[in-house]
Amino acid sequence: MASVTQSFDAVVIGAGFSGLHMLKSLRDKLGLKVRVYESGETVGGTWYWNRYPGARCDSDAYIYCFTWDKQLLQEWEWSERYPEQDEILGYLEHVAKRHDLKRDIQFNTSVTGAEFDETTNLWTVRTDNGEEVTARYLIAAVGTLSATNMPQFKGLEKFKGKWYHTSRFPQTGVDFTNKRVGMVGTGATAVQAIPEIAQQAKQLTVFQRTANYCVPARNGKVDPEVIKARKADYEGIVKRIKESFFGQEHYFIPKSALETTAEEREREFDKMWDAGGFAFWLANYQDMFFSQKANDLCADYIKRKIRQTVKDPVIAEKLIPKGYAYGTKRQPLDTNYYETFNKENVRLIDAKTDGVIEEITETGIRAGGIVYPLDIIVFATGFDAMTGPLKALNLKGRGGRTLDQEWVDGPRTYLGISIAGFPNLFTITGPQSPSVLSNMPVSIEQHVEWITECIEAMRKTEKTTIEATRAAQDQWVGHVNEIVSATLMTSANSWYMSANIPGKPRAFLPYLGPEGVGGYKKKCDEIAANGYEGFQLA
Ligand code: NA7
Repeated sequence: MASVTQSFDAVVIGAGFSGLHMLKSLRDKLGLKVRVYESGETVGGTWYWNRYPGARCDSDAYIYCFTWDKQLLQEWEWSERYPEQDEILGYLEHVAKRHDLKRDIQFNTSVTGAEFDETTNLWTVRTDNGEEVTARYLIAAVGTLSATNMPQFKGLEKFKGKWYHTSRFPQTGVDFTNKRVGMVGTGATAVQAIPEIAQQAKQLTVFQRTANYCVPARNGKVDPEVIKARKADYEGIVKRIKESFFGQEHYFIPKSALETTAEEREREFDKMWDAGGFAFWLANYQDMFFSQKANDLCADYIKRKIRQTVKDPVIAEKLIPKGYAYGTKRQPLDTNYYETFNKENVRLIDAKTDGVIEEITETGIRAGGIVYPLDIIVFATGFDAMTGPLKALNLKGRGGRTLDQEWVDGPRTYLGISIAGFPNLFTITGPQSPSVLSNMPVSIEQHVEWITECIEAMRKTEKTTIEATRAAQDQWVGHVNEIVSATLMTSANSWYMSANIPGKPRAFLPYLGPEGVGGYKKKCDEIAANGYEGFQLA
């Protein structure tokens, strides 16, 4: 066993948006001695790993950034509405440099385990290079979509070509020129990658298990006058997004879709469709997530658009989503996605009509009894969302209890930030917080600020440990599940519902609070103001 080499006030795991802000806050605001461990070779997290063609953010860039650096908000110029991966990575590199963050980050280092010591009230943290350190506070800034889901396809090891998962794409890129490429998956990632790969590849074969409802991104340059106006109004923008439902400047139409005339509805749908981005998803009629009838009206509009865009009616029919409500799976944003299926070099193999993937052979993929010959396979099969990255840390709380033991029926947290039995552990945008159902930087900042204030309060009052009580946690889990059960979200086999990973207990992973991100923040702040209600401090 390695001996403890160093001790820190706080260890932060991950150097993406969350880890960078957490480090800045604990080190420069509170003056703590902090060590960040990051498995990548530089900062960026999601934006370091996901380098597949077409990778870009789906939230408007003017709000997909840190709002705590007021000067940078004014100085930074994004090149388009949804910048590409390398531009966002460049932004995070710039932030790291500007605030001298890298000196406290150890790169190329993964945390392999951490144990809470009940006698010293410290966490012992182990890394894959044999290091062992202690820390009073342990902060998981590991991201929500960072544990790759690579399904165990029979025969993959026999494949003679090359294969890649989108979240672990080679730094040097992949040349698809003159290649027969297979794409497995049609989620938000594949919807970004398919049109790009189709432009290069000799032939692209897309293997679809579930058709998705895609809406246009409408990426492009932003009007300089709009940029100027936004910069002048950043204070207002930041306030609005922090108080909003989804951490975005999107607001539901305060009406039922069923109360309007067909003409008025069509006008509203057209407006959202033309605006692009998440408007159709997050600024639709307020009963879209609750009423199947209202939802059907939204879904029908998208189905009509698919039929209008895809020329071959047989392919269009395969691309029409069936069997689940619109908006209950993560909204993919499309740039020429449906148009791509009009191209001669693109074909669609649909699990329901053409047959499921049976195995991978030496030469390609066999689905529905037919082998499709391929030179390269790209797996856009997603992630073990939210709980996966936390479980991978091999945490041991009081009594040596693990998350596998605690989370047999799905995650159990208090506010998505704390777990009973794991003192002084904080999970940024953890399960059962708004997290992935919001614009991530907004939720990240809210958690980082809350954690910082919590640690500051503990130091002022000379407390050594804080942990959620079982009772408060049970109540929170009940609340999260009660709220979501009133919506259509539970009907879909989505990763939100943990349904994408075989054997993962079916549970809703984020929190869809009645007042969204703004209401959740208010609740967290009230809890703090009331002396950390639901927590035990010692
Ligand atoms: P997603 O949204 O989980 O999509 C994964 C896709 O891969 C989806 O179409 C899946 O079909 C498909 N899939 C997964 N496992 C299999 C197997 N075993 N066989 C065939 N097809 C499979 O991941 P993304 O990377 O696209 O997006 C993740 C998030 O990243 C996204 O939501 C944004 O927040 C950013 P399914 O729909 O499960 O039937």
